[in-house]
Amino acid sequence: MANNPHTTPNSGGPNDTDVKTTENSKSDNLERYRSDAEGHDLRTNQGLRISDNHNSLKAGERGPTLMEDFIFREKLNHFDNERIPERIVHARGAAAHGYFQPYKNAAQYSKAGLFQDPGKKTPVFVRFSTVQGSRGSNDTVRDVRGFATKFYTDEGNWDLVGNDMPVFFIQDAIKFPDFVHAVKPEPHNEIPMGQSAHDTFWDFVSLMPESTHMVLWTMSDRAFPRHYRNMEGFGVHTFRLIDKQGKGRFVKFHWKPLAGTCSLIWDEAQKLWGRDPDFNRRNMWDDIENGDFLEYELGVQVVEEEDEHKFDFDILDPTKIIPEEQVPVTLIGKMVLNRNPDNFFAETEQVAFNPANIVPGIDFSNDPLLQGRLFSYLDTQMLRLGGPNFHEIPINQPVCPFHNNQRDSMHRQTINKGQASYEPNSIDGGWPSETPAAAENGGFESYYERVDAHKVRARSDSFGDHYSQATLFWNSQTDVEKEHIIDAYTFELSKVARPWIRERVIQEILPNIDLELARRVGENHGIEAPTSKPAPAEELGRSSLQSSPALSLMARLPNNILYRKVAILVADGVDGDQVEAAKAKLKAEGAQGMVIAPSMAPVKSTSGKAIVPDAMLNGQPSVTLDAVIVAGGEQSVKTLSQSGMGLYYVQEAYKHLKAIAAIGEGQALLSAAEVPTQEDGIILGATLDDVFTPLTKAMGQHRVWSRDEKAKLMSA
Ligand code: HDE
Repeated sequence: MANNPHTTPNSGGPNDTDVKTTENSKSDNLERYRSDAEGHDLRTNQGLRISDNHNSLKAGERGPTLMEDFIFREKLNHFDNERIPERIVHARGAAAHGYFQPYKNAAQYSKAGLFQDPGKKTPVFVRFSTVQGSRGSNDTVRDVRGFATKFYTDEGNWDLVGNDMPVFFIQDAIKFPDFVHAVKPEPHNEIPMGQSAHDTFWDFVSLMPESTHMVLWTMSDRAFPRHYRNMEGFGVHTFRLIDKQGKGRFVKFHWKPLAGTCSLIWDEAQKLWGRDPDFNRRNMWDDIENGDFLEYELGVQVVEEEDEHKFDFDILDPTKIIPEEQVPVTLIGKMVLNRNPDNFFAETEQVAFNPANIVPGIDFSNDPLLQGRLFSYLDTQMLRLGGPNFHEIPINQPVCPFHNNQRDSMHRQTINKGQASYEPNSIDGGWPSETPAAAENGGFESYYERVDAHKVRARSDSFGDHYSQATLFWNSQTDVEKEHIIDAYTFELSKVARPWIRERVIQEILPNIDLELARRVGENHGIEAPTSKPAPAEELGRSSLQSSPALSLMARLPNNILYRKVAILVADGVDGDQVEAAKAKLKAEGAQGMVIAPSMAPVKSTSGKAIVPDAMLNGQPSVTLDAVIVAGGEQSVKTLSQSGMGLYYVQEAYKHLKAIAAIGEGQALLSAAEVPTQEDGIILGATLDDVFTPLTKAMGQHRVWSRDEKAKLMSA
């Protein structure tokens, strides 16, 4: 540093010192790349006006196409090259723009500019993804969800590239290719797509006890969130926050969804693969278009350096959480996602996240998984985005200025002026020049950590506990959640052809989490589980905490019906006033009522007024909505009761533990469908007012959990 005569201590370059991003900075920055064809002629990429876009140039009307047709060749040539490699993992995703705003100054933890001023909104771009499936796979598969956030700060881009689960399958990045090869569709036949229920996945994880904790999370209902707005997010690794004095503290990052945490039911998730494979991305898109934005609070668990070793696990081990009961989550700000991208490919597909993108005030820890990630992202993006200039792609550009002496390569856009592309130089005035590290808004300085050790290929003994936090997670689930986990292991192993793999899971892995879990899954497979834990004591660990309520999905129930979608079932002869009133009442509570009829033809109501349906029964099946109201009106209910789709609608809603309200004659549809009527969550009443409050109360619990066991009797 600093043998450059043009570097002024304690200041950046004169043009860089006054960077002040606003919520709109990224959108403004994208504006110059947006292209709107309205009012424009069709032209080639060279600007030539095209007179005929329907016919190629031929030797006679019925003759061969001529090589000379450069307009045809340009068009086909571009089309032939439209695809780029998809991401090796997290290929399927959907993204949105928004902003982050701190609640108050957080300088006591971090000097990062985006945490200082509660009035400041930093633009963000967030991409949610599934991990295993390819780009065209389904949204609601059993999988981890990526939760990657790019903060376009005054000091450069900070990428918090997290997941919706707080731990990971492996402890060392050198195992990542093995893990991904095992979980992806099998190499000989590319089956199954986007699922873990197959031999290679279970073979690998049952031979890698460190994966047990994360596998248990993926066997829980967290593996298929109802909506991206209902997912938690986690940075997973322990990172560092650095304050102005240069003091470092360990930190775990959390996103807490303001709409609460809710998931689908496995049967529902599977049905959605066919009914609406775009379920999560569609809901996010539609909600943002409707002004129902997604909101999350950013939380930090801060651990002082001197407390690094006070836990009964290693905080550098990415298969461990820091239980919230041991270190509470402090909420430091809020993120709102409020704008859909203009173009999927240009933004969502070309965005490149990298955990190595940090800003002053944030730093890494020695978590060996994080250390490996610091290499992998840039490396893969070179291939995926065609060389080292992908930072110039509009969505990836920082909103602050960036100048350096990197030059050339494929698709270079920047026209660098000047003669000197080296530093120090005295030809171009010494610019661009370094910024001293200690300066206000200063140059980046790595955390001053002493490292003095032997080179070893080894794993710390402190990473040896593979089971205690899996047991903690299991103990922290409600009875219903536990049943769903048992069902999940049972289902997944039923798809494993090799008996020895099933046996290994049931006899060597599951009992170390919980003997009853192993016994129940074993029973479903006709495999006897051991009656004591087979793993050595050091692998079983010694967690001092028996249960952590924060680990249950029920810890963050919504208790309101905001953004929920409710089917209002109608046919000719429905009580039209009731339908309109139901829609209005739902809207007033922030929910959406959708009028659903046997077909899209307007429905004649009792008052003679026509009601235009929002959707039809098989176009918007119950799996796509949160609750059902069967509207009154004798003829309407009779028609629905005589329709297979009408009966199936309420049966399926019942099976998936949804609240169902039937008004007046509506009850007859439930009886015809053999849906029990004297039960919690089945709300009957003569008027809309009778059913509305109990309905919203039941929906506020997301599902009617007490029905879980009985619902298995429903054949839908
Ligand atoms: Fe990733 N991961 N990962 N990962 N990851 C990628 O980067 C990798 C890990 C995560 O929406 C890839 O550009 C390694 C943990 C998300 O674009 C790749 C290891 C967590 C996304 C890669 C991990 C993540 C990725 C594929 C083990 C949660 C999607 C394409 C050491 C904290 C980001 C790409 C987006 C994507 C490597 C483990 C999150 C191959 C080597 C742990 C959300 O570079």
